[in-house]
Amino acid sequence: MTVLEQPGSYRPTPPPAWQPRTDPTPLLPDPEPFRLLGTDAAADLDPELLRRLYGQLVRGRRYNTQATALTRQGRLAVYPSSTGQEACEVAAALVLQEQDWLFPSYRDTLAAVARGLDPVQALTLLRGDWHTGYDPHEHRVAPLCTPLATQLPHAVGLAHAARLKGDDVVALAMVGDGGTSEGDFHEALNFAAVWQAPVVFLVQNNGFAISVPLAKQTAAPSLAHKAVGYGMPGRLVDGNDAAAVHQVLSEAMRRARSGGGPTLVEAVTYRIEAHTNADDATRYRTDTEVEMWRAHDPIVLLERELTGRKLLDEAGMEAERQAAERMAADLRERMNQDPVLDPMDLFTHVYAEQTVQLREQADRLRAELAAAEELSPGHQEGTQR
Ligand SMILES: Cc1ncc(C[n+]2csc(CCOP(=O)(O)OP(=O)(O)O)c2C)c(N)n1
Ligand SMILES: [Mg+2]
Repeated sequence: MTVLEQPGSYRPTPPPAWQPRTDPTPLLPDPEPFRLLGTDAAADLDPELLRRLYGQLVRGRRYNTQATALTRQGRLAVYPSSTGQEACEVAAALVLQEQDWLFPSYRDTLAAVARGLDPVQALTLLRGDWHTGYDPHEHRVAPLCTPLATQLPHAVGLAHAARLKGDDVVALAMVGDGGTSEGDFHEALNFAAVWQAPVVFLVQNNGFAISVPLAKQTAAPSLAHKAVGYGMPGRLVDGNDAAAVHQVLSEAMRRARSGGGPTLVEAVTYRIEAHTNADDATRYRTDTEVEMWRAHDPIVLLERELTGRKLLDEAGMEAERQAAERMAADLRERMNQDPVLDPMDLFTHVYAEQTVQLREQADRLRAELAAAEELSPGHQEGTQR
């Protein structure tokens, strides 16, 4: 006889009446994306901040076009362009304090560069040269993450650990709209809210996950609404309005830093280019749609605000464009140099102790390289990609 079958031995207590532990209302995002540029509130914005954002946007756009050109010249294996999304990239970098951490996805090279990373080093992974390619600790930028959303639990772990140690560190983690369907996204948000970890999640909703439009990705009212289910506030912001993204992220960072817990920010933006240079976007979206978004370009929006308020003139814009050209010329020149790479490095730093399988593969590669060297001596000098 089981315990449940023994009369009187098992008396389930009735469950307590269910009641919400927090009022969800303050957690809910606004129905419309928050905007600043072109509104009355923009008059209160700091002109210096607006000029700084503008300079970074112009440089960021130029970085994107240069990196895309490098893929066509065979100098870069792949580039997921953030053209059209520069406001999110730049604002994410600028809201961080020195000691904070950025957790970017593969599309966020620009945020890493705006954070201070060397533009060439930031492209190492996308060039196919090396794992990561930079020291994550130097600028507190985690590796550009290709497996969707896996950077989010890492960010939560780092932020939680910092809090336990009493360090003043906030982690800002970036992810795409498609990434919000991954298990890692849900696990990260849940842990972050339960632990009240000092972390800010920035979802760049650029309309697509490769060819999958948002409507096929989720039935939620907005991605920002997902925050409420975990018990953190969700904010919805116009992702092409650099001032608005900067303000919303700054508020979320402040909240996290002061022990107020995590925030999920959805920035509504658009991926102007194809997913990467390996994708043909005309197969799943119309030119009309792209043109509509070009009219809402982040640089145009900010330029309009700055020139309208006489905070920037043609000479000022030209100076920014020239600075961007210099950066692009330097990037082009350095990316055109052939790096000397040792293919055997492929096996270094994967495990502290090499596995049997990796040892076998390393031996095979070593033999192949030796055979190739015998056939054509000196062939492996210089570029080996
Ligand atoms: C775990 C995992 N599954 C699938 C992929 C393949 N993949 C690469 S990018 C991508 C779409 C991601 O879209 P989104 O999150 O919206 O980011 P976006 O590319 O638009 O910035 C997919 C499915 C991957 N990289 N990782
Ligand atoms: Mg997307």
